[in-house]
Amino acid sequence: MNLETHLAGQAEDVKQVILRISDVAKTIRGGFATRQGASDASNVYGEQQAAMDVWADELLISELRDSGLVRYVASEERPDMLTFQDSTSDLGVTIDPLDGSSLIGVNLAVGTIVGIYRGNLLSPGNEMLGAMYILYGPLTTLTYSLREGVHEFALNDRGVFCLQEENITIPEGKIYAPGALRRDYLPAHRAFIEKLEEEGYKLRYSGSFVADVHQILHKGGVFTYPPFAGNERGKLRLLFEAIPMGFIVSQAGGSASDGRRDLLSIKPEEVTQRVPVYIGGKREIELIVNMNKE
Ligand code: P6P
Repeated sequence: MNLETHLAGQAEDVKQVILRISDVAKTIRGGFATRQGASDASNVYGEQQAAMDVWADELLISELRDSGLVRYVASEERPDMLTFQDSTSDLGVTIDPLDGSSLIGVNLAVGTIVGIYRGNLLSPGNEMLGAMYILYGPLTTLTYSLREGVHEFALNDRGVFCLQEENITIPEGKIYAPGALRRDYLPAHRAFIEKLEEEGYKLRYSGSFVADVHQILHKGGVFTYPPFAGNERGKLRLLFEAIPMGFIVSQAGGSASDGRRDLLSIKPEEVTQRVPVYIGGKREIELIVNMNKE
C-alpha cells in the first residue's frame, strides 16, 4: 500500500498537505550530495545554518504557500510565523526543515519534522491534528499519525512511499539517548540517568533528535534533553521538535514530558520557546516525573 492510498479516509486538505510534503522530501533527499557546506547565515537561535537548512526551508515554505492548503506556517529556520493571506484554509503547519543538519557532513541520519493543526499553531500538542517526520538515512522513511495509529512508509526505488509498518507501538526496551553534558546535570536528572544505567540501559545517542527518537520509537527506552545548569529550559524547541515527536511517540503508546508534566499539555507562548524533553516509554517517563516530585 502506498502513502496516498493509506491517507484515503482523511480530510482532503490534510491528506494533500502530507502528500505535498512527501514530494518535497524526495527533492530534499536528492540534494545532500551537492549541498554539503554551511551557509553564511545564522538562524534566530544564533546557530549557523547549513546550506541544506536554507534550501529545505525554502522548498517546504514555497510548496505550502503554492498549495493554498495552509494559512499559517512556522519554521525553525525563520524568526516569525508566516500567514498566507490568500489561503482559504485554516490549517497551520510547523516545520523543522532539517533537524540534525550539523551531522550532514558526517553522513548521519537527519530529518524533517512537521506538526499539523487546525487554526492557531501556538496550541498544546493535545490539540494538534497530527504530526509526521521524514528520516533521511539508509532508507528514506516517512512516519505519520493523525490520531488513528502511527504508520511508517519507506521510499522505494521508483520514488513511491510504501507502507513498512502500520499501527506502530513502542516496545519495552533498554536504550537511553541522553543529551546535554553530564557535568551539567541537575540532581533529579542525574539520579534518573544513574538509575537507568544501574538497570543496564545502553547509551545510543547520535546528536540528531529525529533519528534518536525514531530509534526509541522502534526499540523502546527514552530520549532526553534535560534542563541543565544555567539553562532550565534545556535546548530543544517546543513547537518544532518536542511537540510533534512527543505526539507521535504518545500515539504509539509512549509518553512525553518536560520532566514534570505532560509535554503535550504545554501551550507554546512563542515560536522560539525551548523546553526540557523526555520522550519514550511510559515507565521511563513516570520515573523521571516521580523523581522530580521527591
Ligand atoms: P547536542 C541538533 O542540532 C539538535 O537540535 C537536535 O537534533 C539534537 O538532539 C540536539 O540538537 C543535539 O544537541 O548538544 O548534543 O549537540
